[in-house]
Amino acid sequence: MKNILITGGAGFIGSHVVRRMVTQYPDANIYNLDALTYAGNLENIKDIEKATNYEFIKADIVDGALMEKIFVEKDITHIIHLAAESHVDRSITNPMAFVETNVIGTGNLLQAAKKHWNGNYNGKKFYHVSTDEVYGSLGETGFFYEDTAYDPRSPYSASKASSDHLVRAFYHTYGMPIVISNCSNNYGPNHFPEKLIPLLINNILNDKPLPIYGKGDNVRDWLFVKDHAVAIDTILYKGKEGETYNIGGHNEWSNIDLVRLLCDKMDEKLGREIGTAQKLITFVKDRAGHDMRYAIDATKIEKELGWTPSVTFEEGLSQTIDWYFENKDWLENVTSGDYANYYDKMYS
Ligand code: NAD
Ligand code: TDX
Repeated sequence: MKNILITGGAGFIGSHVVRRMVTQYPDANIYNLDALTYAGNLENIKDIEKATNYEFIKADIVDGALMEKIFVEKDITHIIHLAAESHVDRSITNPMAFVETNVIGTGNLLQAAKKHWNGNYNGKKFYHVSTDEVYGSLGETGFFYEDTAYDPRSPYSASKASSDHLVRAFYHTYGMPIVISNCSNNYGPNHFPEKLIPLLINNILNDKPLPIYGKGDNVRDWLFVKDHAVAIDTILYKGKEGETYNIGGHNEWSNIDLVRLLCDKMDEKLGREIGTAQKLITFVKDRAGHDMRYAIDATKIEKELGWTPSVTFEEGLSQTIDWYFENKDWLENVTSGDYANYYDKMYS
């Protein structure tokens, strides 16, 4: 029997991973551990909360003693670690929250696993979910490979890079069976509207300005979140111990081109004149230390594990917009309260 601990399962990507694992592996016990910060929302996984192989645990990974207790009580055999502070802009205003959760929290989980497994690593796996931002910023050409040197430039990416280093150190020093993946920008249902795509969808629906940092020429490589969840499932079971896998969508867009595409798709779906939403585009002050371009070379996971993205960007974006149209209550709930304060501070 596998006892799989998923951290951060009430967040954007984590909720898709939890759903995937609960439905795909009825014989495994899936424990979803989440502190329910502003980014965590149990509504994201309401559909599977009554599944017999699922349990939610509200806990903070910064509490090391509690992590050790949970590893023992649930006899955890596998961990998929996604819990993190994840928004670059918030890391610029409050870097220490990122050090605490992303660095200390990851250290606590490694320690808890090491102590509980006690050198018996047979049938165990510590899977750490990370980001392409650890590799730094690309110019107009080139890609991030698994052996690209780390060069993080924001407090967020530096904290993720630190956690990746810690995880690798536990492999080399203690023989811990670890695996790491570094993924490009995700998009899709349940994405919190502080990140570019859901923020734009929300603002278009509310006829608010669409804030584009700098000239909008920064480039991101977008992957549909459900494809990331499948990649994570694949790596958990087929990934080789000690290895890193890059995950990406072969789908590079400059921010301004992406915004224009999204605006036109929204106009089309709202049945109004194309060009209406684009009138809301507003160029604002650039993000401090704004990385210019991310682009993943995902050849390794494709060749070695047989994973490729399943949906095109057109399909994924269309499904995403439809989800936000059909889940206006979700959007209203997450944008009431603290979100309004955050938005005012960030953009006014
Ligand atoms: P998210 O912010 O939507 O969700 C994070 C979740 O972690 C939330 O449910 C939150 O409540 C929980 N959490 C935060 N601090 C915690 C703590 N101290 N203890 C327990 N739970 C805590 O993030 P996301 O976008 O779903 O990202 C998930 C993971 O994937 C992160 O590790 C992130 O670095 C990585 N990642 C994200 C992207 C992306 O595009 N969003 C891309 C590559 C990698
Ligand atoms: O209002 C905005 N205006 C704008 O121009 C926001 C929120 C963003 N942007 C730009 C900044 C980036 O170039 O859009 C691009 C995407 O921004 P985010 O959605 O904040 O994502 P990014 O900073 O690229 O980081 C994301 O991808 C990697 C996730 O938030 C990370 O968790 C992940 O690791």
